[in-house]
Amino acid sequence: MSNIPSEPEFEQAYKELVSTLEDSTLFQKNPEYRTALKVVSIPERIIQFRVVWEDDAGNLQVNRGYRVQFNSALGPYKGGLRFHPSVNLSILKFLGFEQTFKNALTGLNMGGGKGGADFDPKGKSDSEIRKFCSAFMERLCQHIGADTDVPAGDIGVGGREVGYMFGAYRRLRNQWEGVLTGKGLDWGGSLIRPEATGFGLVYYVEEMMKYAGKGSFAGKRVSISGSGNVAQYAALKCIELGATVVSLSDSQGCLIAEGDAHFTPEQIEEIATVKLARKPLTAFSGKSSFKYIEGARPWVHVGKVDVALPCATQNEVSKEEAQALVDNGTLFIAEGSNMGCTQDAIDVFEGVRKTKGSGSIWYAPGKASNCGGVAVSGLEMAQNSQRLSWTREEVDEKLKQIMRNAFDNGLKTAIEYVQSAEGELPSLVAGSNIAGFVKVVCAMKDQGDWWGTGAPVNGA
Ligand code: NDP
Ligand code: 8G0
Repeated sequence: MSNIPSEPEFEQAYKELVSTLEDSTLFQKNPEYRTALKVVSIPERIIQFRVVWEDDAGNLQVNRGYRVQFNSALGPYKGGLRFHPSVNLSILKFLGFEQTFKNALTGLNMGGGKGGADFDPKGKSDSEIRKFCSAFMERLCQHIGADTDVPAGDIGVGGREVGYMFGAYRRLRNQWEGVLTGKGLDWGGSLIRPEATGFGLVYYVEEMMKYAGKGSFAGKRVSISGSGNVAQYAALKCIELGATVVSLSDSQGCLIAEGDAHFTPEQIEEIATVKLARKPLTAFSGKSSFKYIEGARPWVHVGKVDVALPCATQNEVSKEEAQALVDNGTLFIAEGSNMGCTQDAIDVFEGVRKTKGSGSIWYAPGKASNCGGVAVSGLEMAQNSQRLSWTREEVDEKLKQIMRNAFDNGLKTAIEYVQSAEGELPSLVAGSNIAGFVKVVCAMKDQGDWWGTGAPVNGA
């Protein structure tokens, strides 16, 4: 990789995957998978484009737009669009890479992709958002389609932006099709899609709790970071299941409940309104019942919690913060965000898991624990193709089943490929990485994307 510019986030995601494959028996059993790794780690295609638009003052504005079409062996490229000033190719490549294996874990026919722009939606008027979304789609529309590449929202892109982009696509292509997910309910959206990532995350952790013999969410204290789509619905589901949510955060700071204080569903709803207006958490009227710590993340401030759910952005749990969670007796950590934990933080959690047996912390990587969002996007695609809509209950039940399967798959794969000590909980990070990788590279081999000698693939 020496002749290409450094891509820190992508290299981190790549090394994280490879280290778990190397620590397992996978390459001994299937040496030709090393060839597959070389192929699968390069995106099939990357589209980069200029987005020119006019702000409310009549000034020309220009941004960089991207779509990383990482892998299409299992289905059309699928993954969100991120609008954030930090967006660059390294971040979108890491997200597209993770998306490829995550989508495989859903069991649905979706390839992996990710896109976005370095556009900052904060402080923009509705008209500026609309103009930017139209200008962005004007450039992207020729590269996507219901059977080619199906984007969705992500950080900075919610229902409103998906609407503006869907309309732009429809007008430009003269085609009404399921080209984006996260659409409005009256024009092709799926029930439960807004809730899916947060709800799915909590369903996944319920499976962890059951397997570890640690009961249910009832009575547990939960620390959540972020206050956007994923954090809000994770919090609401935790509360519904009888848990107490004691933190939320945003890019400016965190709110921590002290004593018996905790977030109520009404407060989460108000926070949703604050965030829809792209205001900081300090604009939340209930703020005075909590401790607000400017510029901080919750983990070292939240005290004793049973569950920690990072739901904001990548690398939002450091080694020191991971250690603080361990020292405070946290039992479960599951990522709502993509690559929420640094490699050092994962090493802390995995180290404790290996040495302390079943009483220890158990870590779930985002590519398994947050796959509910993209899974329901897959269900939205299926409903669009059939021109029908499933009920809330039907989608929720399918989501639960998909999360159960993702958990079981990671668990069983870890037991099959990773040697573990007596009483040790299986590594969900290794199991999920191996399960996702094997599914994608087997499909690629069947389709002639790579070839080679060695032990037979597909057990043939
Ligand atoms: P939103 O834009 O709705 O919310 C993002 C939240 O994270 C906000 O509270 C935001 O704060 C905070 N945040 C964003 N960037 C940073 C940063 N650099 N530092 C600190 N805080 C930050 O996004 P989502 O809730 O949709 O996404 C959250 C995470 O979940 C992302 O990693 C995303 O990729 C992942 N994810 C999302 C899925 C989905 O369906 N939406 C599916 C699977 C994963 P502020 O309001 O101040 O900007
Ligand atoms: O629905 C999607 O394709 C989507 C949107 C936002 C994030 C993700 C993800 O899995 O990270 C998927």
